[in-house]
Amino acid sequence: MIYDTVIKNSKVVAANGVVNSDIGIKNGRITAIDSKLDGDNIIDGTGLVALPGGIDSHVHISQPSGPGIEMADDFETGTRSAACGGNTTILPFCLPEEGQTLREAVVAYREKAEGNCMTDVSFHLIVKDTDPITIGQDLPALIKAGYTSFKVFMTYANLALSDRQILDVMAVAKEHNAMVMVHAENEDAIEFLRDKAELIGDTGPFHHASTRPIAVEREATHRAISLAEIAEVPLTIVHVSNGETIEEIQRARQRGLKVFAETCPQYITLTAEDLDRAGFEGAKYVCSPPPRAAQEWPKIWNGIQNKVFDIFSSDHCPFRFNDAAGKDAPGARQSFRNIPNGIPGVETRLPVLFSEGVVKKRITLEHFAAITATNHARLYGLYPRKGLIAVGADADIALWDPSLTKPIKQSELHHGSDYTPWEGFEVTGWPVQTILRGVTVMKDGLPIGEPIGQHLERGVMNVE
Ligand code: DUC
Ligand code: ZN
Ligand code: ZN
Repeated sequence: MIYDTVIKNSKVVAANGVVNSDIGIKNGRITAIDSKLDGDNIIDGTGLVALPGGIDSHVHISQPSGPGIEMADDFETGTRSAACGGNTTILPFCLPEEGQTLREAVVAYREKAEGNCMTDVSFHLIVKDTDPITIGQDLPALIKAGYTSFKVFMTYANLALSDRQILDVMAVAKEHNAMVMVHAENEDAIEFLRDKAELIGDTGPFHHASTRPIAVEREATHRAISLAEIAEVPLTIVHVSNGETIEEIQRARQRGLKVFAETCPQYITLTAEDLDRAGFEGAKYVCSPPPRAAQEWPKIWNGIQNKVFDIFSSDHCPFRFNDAAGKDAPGARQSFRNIPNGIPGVETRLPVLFSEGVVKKRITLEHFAAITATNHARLYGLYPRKGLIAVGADADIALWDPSLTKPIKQSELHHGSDYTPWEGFEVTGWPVQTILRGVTVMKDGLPIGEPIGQHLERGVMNVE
């Protein structure tokens, strides 16, 4: 057979092991993993590693962020940045604007994404209201339409649900076989600490971290797990930042509960001290949960190595730094309370993990593929179409140069933000070509071609 495209002679991180092979692509799908394949278009993969295109299942794009505040990425820049970072699918969150229903929000997000994406996309929902229409009609209808996961918050006054509300949402998940994702931080405890800090003038960016200590996350995680146990549903604890929270997850699993977990690059490479940088620079690192002390890093690595963590995502939540609609919002220099919450990272997630994990021999290539692509597809209903290199799967492939060494630089990134928290961070191993359903969308660090990304309707969880 003559394939549309053949990737010759790369080290292929395939679903059934690492092999030196060719990959044959026809009609956007992988149709052969074998030697001596022939194609119309030949890509020389000599010296390169072929990995499944990254799936970043925790991304915020064009999300309503409060009056006068604007997220730095729309679907064009967000997916361009994702593609340049070796990703082929991203899952942003769909949050209703004030007064909008969940269904209306989904329609609006689909419109914003349509025709603008350089990766495939699918949306998680954010459930912030539990009125009868949302819970009884919108949510079930949306799950049936392929929006099979949703996030609930235990923090932020305008988003946080009570325990009873969380249980009501979990009941819908149980009935319709959907996945609940939880942002686990105790809002009352944070508010208590925040009021105390402000009273004594502790108002700089660092106090975003000091008012969200580990206990706040550990307690909420324990509670979320207990609620899921009571409601009899699996759940995913997103953006886990520390060892004590890992222990809660391990204990729950030992009791036989289905608890999945996610961590992110900020929890193995940044610290709370970054929020204490001179002037207002610390605002560049304000995200929740906050980066912790460096002594938490090895605990997170242990959690990755011992498979406590199923997925490694960016939690890309970009704001511009020099911008009154971003980090420099009105009142932000007076109190950390007003600093928009989140950091950019969709383009740097994979290089940071490849360098710190694979190159430094903390994890294997197979493990890297699992936590950056395969497990995301399994958890969120995209498997086996996405997240693996196997015959029959979409030809979503990132070719990596495992020995290319260079520092991360804002000037070389493609997101809409004006900074990266990883400026100057030395990385070995970079994606040099991203292929989406057989079409090259990034080459040598630059985006290529038209935005061919599609919306993906998802099925339900597929976890062994
Ligand atoms: N939670 C996220 O998941 N992302 C950004 C901000 C937040 O609180
Ligand atoms: Zn969150
Ligand atoms: Zn997030």
